[in-house]
Order: sequence, then structure tokens, then C-alpha cells
Amino acid sequence: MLRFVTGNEGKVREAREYLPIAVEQVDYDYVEVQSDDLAVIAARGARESYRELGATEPVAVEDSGLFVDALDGFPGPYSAYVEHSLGIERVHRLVDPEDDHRASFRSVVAYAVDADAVGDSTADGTALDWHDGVTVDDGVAVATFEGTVRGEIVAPRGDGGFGYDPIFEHDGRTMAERSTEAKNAISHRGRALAKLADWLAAQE
Ligand code: ITT
Repeated sequence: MLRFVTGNEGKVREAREYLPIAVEQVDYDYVEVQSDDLAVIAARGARESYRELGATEPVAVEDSGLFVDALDGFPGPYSAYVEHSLGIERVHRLVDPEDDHRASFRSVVAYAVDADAVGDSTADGTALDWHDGVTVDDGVAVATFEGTVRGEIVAPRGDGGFGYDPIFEHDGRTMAERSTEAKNAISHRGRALAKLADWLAAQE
């Protein structure tokens, strides 16, 4: 069983669709450190959550964001704040129609587990094909898995998904115009979760 620490039900829905293990949503408010690096934010959150929840089961935290090329990566790590303050329609309007509309969605899933459970694979490096970084501290291993998808910022379309999905178009359709399954197959979170799923399979 995996305890997914998040207040975002959309993330949990996608994780349940993707991972081969049971996913329980835990609403714990970890400290989101200020960093331009999603991996740092997610890894710190996972480590703190694992410690504070007295976890006996692995814990996952995911940090994600929309990085708009023409806005030098804005809103990036501040995507949640900007979504709730400006709203996605205004983010779309921030991109000058004459400008490049390209953008990336990025996701980092950080997975915290008792270091003994992954001892061999982290020590001899066999897991390195799947995860993008691992830190072991005080008996807790935290592995991070990254995923990115490129697309374009467009006027809102579709009523599926969540967050910025209606203004992010990939391959002719916005993310909000796809089913969860179809979005997972190409999305930043789907790609990060796929790496985690491969890694979990290799642990068995
Ligand atoms: P947590 O409780 O997990 O932190 P959150 O929604 O605050 O949930 P983040 O801090 O990772 O999540 O912020 C990510 C922001 O990017 C937030 O505004 C999301 O709505 C948006 N976002 C992330 N993934 C997305 C996706 O797949 N589709 C649309 N918007 C997404």
C-alpha cells in the first residue's frame, strides 16, 4: 500500500489508474520549501511526511507545475498559487498571441521508504535505470521520478482533468479533452508514475 500525501484528488485518481498497488490519500500539510527545482520540493515533502506520519508504509509526494516558454518558465513551482489567485484563463491571456505558445508540464514523484527495503538496489546502483535520484538519510530512502510533456497554451477547452488541463494542448487536443487513462498515457505525471511502477516491480 502507498500513502499518497496530497490535497489534490485529481493526482490520486491518476495514481490509482497507473500504479499496481493500492493508493491511500493522506491529507497532511507538509512544508513546501521554496525552490526552482520540483525534485527538491517533492523529496523534502516526502521525507517530512514519512517522518511525521510515523509511516510504516511507503509515502509518496508529487510536485508538479506548468512551465511556459515565453514567460521564462512561469508559473513553474508557483503553479498552484497562480491557479488559485490569477486563474488559468488569465495565464492563457498572459501569453501574447504573437509569442511562442510552447510550454511543459513537469512532475516529480518522490517516494519515501525504509532504507532497508531498497538497500541492495540503491547500494549497487541497479535501480538507477528507473529513478532520477535517491537520497538516504536517517534510515529513510527517498527516490525521485520525473516526467515531462511538451505542449502549447491555448484558450480553455474541455471539461475533464483538473487544474491547467483545459489550456494545455498536446497533439491537437487539450488534456481536459481526454479520459484519465488517455491523459496518463502521455502526461508528465503518467511518465513519472510509469518510472515509479517499473521501479516497484524491480523491487519485488
Ligand atoms: P498537493 O496537495 O499535492 O500539493 P496541488 O494541487 O497544490 O496539490 P502542486 O503543489 O504540485 O499541487 O501544484 C501543481 C499545480 O499545477 C496546481 O495548480 C495543479 O492544478 C497544476 N497541475 C499539476 N498537474 C496538473 C495536471 O496534470 N493537469 C493540470 N494541472 C496540473
